[in-house]
Amino acid sequence: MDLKIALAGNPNSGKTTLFNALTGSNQFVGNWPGVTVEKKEGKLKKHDGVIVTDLPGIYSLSPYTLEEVVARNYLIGERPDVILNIVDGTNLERNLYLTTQLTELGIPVIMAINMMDVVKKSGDKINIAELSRELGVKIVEISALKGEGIMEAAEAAIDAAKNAKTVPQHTFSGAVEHALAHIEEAAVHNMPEEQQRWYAIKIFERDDKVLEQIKLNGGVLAHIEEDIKAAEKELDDDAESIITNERYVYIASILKACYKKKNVGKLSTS
Ligand code: BGO
Repeated sequence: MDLKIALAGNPNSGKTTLFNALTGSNQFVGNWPGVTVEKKEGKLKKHDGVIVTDLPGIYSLSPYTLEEVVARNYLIGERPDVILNIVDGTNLERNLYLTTQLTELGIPVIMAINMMDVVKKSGDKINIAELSRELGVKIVEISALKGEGIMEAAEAAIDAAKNAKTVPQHTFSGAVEHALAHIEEAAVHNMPEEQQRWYAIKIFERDDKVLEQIKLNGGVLAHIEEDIKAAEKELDDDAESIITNERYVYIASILKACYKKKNVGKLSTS
């Protein structure tokens, strides 16, 4: 059976450039089931039996845009062997928001930090080893435009598909984790273990599409709702905003440790 690499990233992260460089002319273009969003797949160059699927460019795995729904239906329904998460290295803060969600799916994730030619020119410094450790994913630096690092990224993905597990390193605040633990126990304990956390977070967020899919009985729903309300009361916000905000706080803390902008902190001479 073919090994499936799903290419996931924000719009403008260089996904098309990378997809074309990895697959060349071995591409098949169609539509995602039931929608007019273009689906591109291709065979990885110089490797037999490896298919790269280009997911729509997205900022999040929330259920609000057609692109997000298509991408997440594929990820949770088809479960590719590995996700190659392409990230714009000049825009890490925004791009890592999606990464924090991809690492929760229970699918191995490899990160390709793109636009490294621009990052290097700017003099900004990314501490790749530390970022990799914080996120729990292997990172390969690439320039899709120049074709640098791209096969290394694809090969790291193949390797991860065969050998690696991605375990999310981030934990939410105590009140949220308390609710998530109850949700896992009450609602998703029959699912494969690696999938439970993503579903629990979505249930906490009261994600309509997930609630429709897993059809919990009234008693379980009422029990879970109590836990969600308790967290909302403690943190004085709605569940979905709590999750979003805590992701951004986490990303900011990681970047503080792993990203140094040139010139920041120096006194201006002008
Ligand atoms: C234009 N380095 C640099 N410097 N640029 C890159 C790299 C890289 O490693 N990778 C991609 N780009 P997409 P999505 C453009 O189209 O692949 C550039 O949305 C322009 N176009 O060339 O399309 C890439 O599929 C005019 O830039 O991204 C593209 O994820 C002027 O990033 C852009 C300048 O790449 C987005 C750039 C008419």
